[in-house]
Amino acid sequence: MKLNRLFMLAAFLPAIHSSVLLPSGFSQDDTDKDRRMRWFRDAKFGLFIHWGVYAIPAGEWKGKIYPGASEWIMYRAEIPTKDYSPLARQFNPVSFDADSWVRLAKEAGMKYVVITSKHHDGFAMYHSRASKYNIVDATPFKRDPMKELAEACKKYGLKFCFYYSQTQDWYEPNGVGNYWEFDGESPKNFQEYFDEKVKPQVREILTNYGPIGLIWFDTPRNMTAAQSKELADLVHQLQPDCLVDGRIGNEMGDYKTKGDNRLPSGATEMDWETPATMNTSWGFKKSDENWKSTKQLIRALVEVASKGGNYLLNVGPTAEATIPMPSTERLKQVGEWLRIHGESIYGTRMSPWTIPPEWGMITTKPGRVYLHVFDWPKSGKLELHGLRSRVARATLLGTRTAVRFRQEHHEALGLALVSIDVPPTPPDTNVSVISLELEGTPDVSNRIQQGQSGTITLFGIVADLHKSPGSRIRKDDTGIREWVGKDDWLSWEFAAAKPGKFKVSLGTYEVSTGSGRTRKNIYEAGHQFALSLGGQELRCAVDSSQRRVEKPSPYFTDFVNEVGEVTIPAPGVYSLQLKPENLVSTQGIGCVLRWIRLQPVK
Ligand code: H79
Repeated sequence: MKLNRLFMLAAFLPAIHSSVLLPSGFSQDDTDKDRRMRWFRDAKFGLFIHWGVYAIPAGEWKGKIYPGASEWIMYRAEIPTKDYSPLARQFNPVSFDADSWVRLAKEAGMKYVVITSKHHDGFAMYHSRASKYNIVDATPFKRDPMKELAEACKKYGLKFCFYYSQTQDWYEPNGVGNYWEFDGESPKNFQEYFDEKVKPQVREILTNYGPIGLIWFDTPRNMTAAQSKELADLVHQLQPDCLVDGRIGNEMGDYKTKGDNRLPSGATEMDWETPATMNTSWGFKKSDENWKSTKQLIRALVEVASKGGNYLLNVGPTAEATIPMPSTERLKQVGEWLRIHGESIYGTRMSPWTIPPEWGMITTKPGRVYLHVFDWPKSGKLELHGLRSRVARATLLGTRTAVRFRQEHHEALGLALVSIDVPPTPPDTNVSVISLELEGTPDVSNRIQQGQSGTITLFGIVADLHKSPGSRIRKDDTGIREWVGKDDWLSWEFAAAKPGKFKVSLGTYEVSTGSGRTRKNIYEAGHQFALSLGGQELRCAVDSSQRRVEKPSPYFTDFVNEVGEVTIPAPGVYSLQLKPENLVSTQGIGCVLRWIRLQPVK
């Protein structure tokens, strides 16, 4: 029946849109960059460790719990160095066991470990000759835990990597950030700090701990292009294969680093990584029990892999060197899932579908497409649109049972549907995976299609942008940004096979701007648009008093405005246009649009 409807579409369809996306990892790894990136592209999952003397106050200073991440306590509570630095004298994690930490990462299915060698507080967690303010010289512990971790990583076959905060240093008068003691946000002589502490310390961590997989710089702030380049060159001169993250600044990294706990809306064809917390702090914070569930973490890992990135998931050990139990439990559970489903994660590349299907996320490898089903269909049928390659076999990962499927193609019309018969209950409670065996590279049409439930989601990242000359409107990896020009408009073309009446809503979001003390999230509302679809017109308002908050995952917060109803009279291809009538921009942000959604009205 469904199929008949699909064939009816025929008459309405113009020439097919398609593209065979070739994720970068699929090209022969022939350049030196490809060779250096290879382990990172295949790894997908790493452990971030934030460990420092901030684990002693653990988010609390003089009886007050400070909001936000615990490693920021010195800044938040404006603690003078003379009061903060003595914390080192209490730091004595005698039961520190590098082996157990790395074994946990291994059990979790992680392929690399990134640990804070020095965070913004300026305290070196390794034996530094460049500054006495370090774990060997300034604590009763006197051991260099990084030596032990480097050994353990070698033993378990994980890449050992360092975090290093290169601009902020609240201990140093010439470092960035300590406005409460040293002359405001801008340091007196950053170059001097850069030459006398940063470069010597980076040299140390790349010289004394064997091969380092990558170095994770953070908050580039005032770094000039020359400084970023000098630092990247220093790293590569010492260890040519060591990767440099995106926060070295000025686009000098080997890959992009997304915002903390931020994900792109769709697959992005570049190397990238998201650092993420399990609760809401990086360093150990006693009061933070806001843990994401194992299911959320597995789904986040799947989502990151399907969008072409790596997931760097954090733990914050205590001052006694214990990884909090909620973190340990979750990591082991993620590892259990990966032992069964790792094939669909490691060594895979971003989904050839720019926008994920409504039921889950997709990854791929030569000859394979992996369907990660988050919302298991109650109908017993899972529909995949846009795959034109011939499927040889479909199996449930884990049990390896084959499942029946049907494939319908209408090449001339750009219609391709795989419908898969699935058991009534999902094989896995977190994420079930169906593997499709194909011949060669998946051939995929990225035409926007109505989802299996009938919903049509038009994401900002795939809108056709009609930009007026000189306008600032642009797409970033989550949607449309800086829509302030009244002459800019958007349109989408989509195919709908199931006509009817639809409820229309608009998803917007906020952006963070500024850095240091001026950093804040901004949301501007009050915009009005005319939405038109097949001769119907709707006036829509982005109104903050009417908005609803939706959290499709821990990593997205959408503000949703309902804007009315439209009718799709018959199967066909439609164009929807969104033109501004009034845009508000008091802070230069304007409308930040994530999506427009058409949901069938029953
Ligand atoms: O190491 C972790 C964080 O400490 C670090 N990046 C991850 C991997 C980080 N550095 N800066 N930021 C994250 C952005 C921080 C912004 C804020 Fe604030 C700190 C918001 C609240 C505290 C700045 C200071 C704005 C308000 C106070």
